[in-house]
Amino acid sequence: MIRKIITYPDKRLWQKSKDIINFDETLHQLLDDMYETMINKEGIGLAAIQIAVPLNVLIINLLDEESKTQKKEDLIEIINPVITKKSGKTLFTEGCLSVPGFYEDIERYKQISVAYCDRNGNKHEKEFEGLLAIAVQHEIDHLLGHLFIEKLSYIKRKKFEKEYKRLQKAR
Ligand code: QAP
Ligand code: CO
Repeated sequence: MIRKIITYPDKRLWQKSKDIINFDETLHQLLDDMYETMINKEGIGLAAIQIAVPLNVLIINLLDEESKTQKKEDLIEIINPVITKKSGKTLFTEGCLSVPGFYEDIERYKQISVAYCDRNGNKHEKEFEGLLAIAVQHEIDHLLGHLFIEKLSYIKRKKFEKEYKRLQKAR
């Protein structure tokens, strides 16, 4: 089922999400709905709070380099993530389904290691780099109640607020 994505300035986006305790059918349904919703909106990453569910669940599905399309076999499901290592810095122009139509350069760690569970509750610890590392950090920020626009300089944030309000009125 496709669910509604909540957008800035919805206050629920500032909520801190809670850990998953039961790796049951309800979680599997949530993950499947998140996937359907993300694909429908042409996103490459989604956190559960973006569909108003405050649980530590995120998904990422980057484009395949060869075909430039999203392949479901590349889908990554991350539950109860904890960043255990971080190194380097990198810049990338980010966007967010909850802040539609706005893109800006954001600094992130270049490489991270993350301890997390899969949909069956099995534990993993993996190193991410490149766009995946950026996407994982962006989505973990959602779980902590943060949006990428908080990382903007004062001037750029002001410009964003003005532009975004103008965009909202035009919708
Ligand atoms: C998070 O972002 C991300 O404004 C996922 O109109 C960000 O899927 C991962 C989107 C940066 C890696 C690098 C945004 C779609 C999708 C929009 C997204 C829009 C339509 C954003
Ligand atoms: Co986002």
